[in-house]
Amino acid sequence: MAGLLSPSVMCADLLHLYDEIEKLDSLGVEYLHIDFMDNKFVPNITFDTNMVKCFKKPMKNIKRDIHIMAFKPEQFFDAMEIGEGDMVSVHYEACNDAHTVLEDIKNRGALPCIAISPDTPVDTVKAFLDEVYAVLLMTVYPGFAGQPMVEGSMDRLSELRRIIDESGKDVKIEVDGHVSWDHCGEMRERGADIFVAGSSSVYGKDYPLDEAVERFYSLVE
Ligand code: S6P
Ligand code: MG
Repeated sequence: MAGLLSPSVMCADLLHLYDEIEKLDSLGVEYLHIDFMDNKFVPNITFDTNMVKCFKKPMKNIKRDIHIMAFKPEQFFDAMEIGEGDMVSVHYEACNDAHTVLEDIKNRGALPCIAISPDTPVDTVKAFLDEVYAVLLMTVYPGFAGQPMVEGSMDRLSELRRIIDESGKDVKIEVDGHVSWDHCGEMRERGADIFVAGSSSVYGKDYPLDEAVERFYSLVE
């Protein structure tokens, strides 16, 4: 299967989000990456739960890829109207009991994913491979767009691919953080399936959005 694209909406033109989402949808982009932050687990705030819910309005085929960088993420699920078609990532480091939280996501009809920050050992995910659709591997410290990739992230990606393949489970890898024009091809080769594209690629100033999306797909075939 070809690589899937999930442009990060916090890097989009925030004053024209409705049009922006419609455009990505019409281009056949699979996911819209929505970063939700609580200013506690990470020192920043992006969109509130109501906004996360509102992103559904312009969507026809594109799906929400909700990346929750917050303690006790389950407290926000109702307000976000998490359900069928959503992909939802919660951080291992932010949950009291990630197994229960992943089950909650699944019971709502959404695809549960476990996210790990750069300092969390990759083999932590072994305990979740029966329960998740994907592992979200952070290749920057969560909280901000526009950061350089954390050193060692490419090796972590290869290790994660090996762990998943050896388990025999069909679990995807989503990479998030400086998934740049220069990095995305190598990430694909090392086993990434879903690519969060932000200021270092699709939302850079190099190409108009439709050209940028086409270029990205050509690099992660
Ligand atoms: C960071 C967030 C990410 C960023 C993405 C931006 O906390 O989870 O999803 O939006 O990394 O992309 P870039 O290319 O600016 O790193
Ligand atoms: Mg993210």
